[in-house]
Amino acid sequence: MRIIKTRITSITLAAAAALLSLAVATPAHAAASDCPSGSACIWREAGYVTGSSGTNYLSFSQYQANYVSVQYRDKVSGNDTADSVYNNGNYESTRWYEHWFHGGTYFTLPRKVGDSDLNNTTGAVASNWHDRISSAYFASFWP
Ligand SMILES: [Ca+2]
Ligand SMILES: [Ca+2]
Repeated sequence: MRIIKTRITSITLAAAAALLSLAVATPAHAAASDCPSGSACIWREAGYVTGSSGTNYLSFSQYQANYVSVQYRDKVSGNDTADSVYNNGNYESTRWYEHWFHGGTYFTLPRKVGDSDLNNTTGAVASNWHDRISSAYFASFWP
């Protein structure tokens, strides 16, 4: 019995150590993949981060008609603040609009495509969209 107990304890310790290293490693691995599968996400800074956190994103699975209505963890509005975007949807393209309720100009991203820096004209979004996004929709909800 004593041997079995010792083994269980060492396995538990190993699992706890593995979890701990995962938790510590997470901030260093901020990436578009922080966006949940089936959703599309924005981050306030380039490189898929908000205040250096990859998990401080704003996501939607159907549409976000007005980014004024959502805030990052530090209470900053999602409207006109995004500098990186990722469509982690599994089926549909997304459109990202300049104004609320699909107003103004827009750009389109296929599924599993993002742009890590909207404040330039390279990458998937070929024009400068620094701090301009105000609404976004998966294809089923396009006007
Ligand atoms: Ca920004
Ligand atoms: Ca805007």
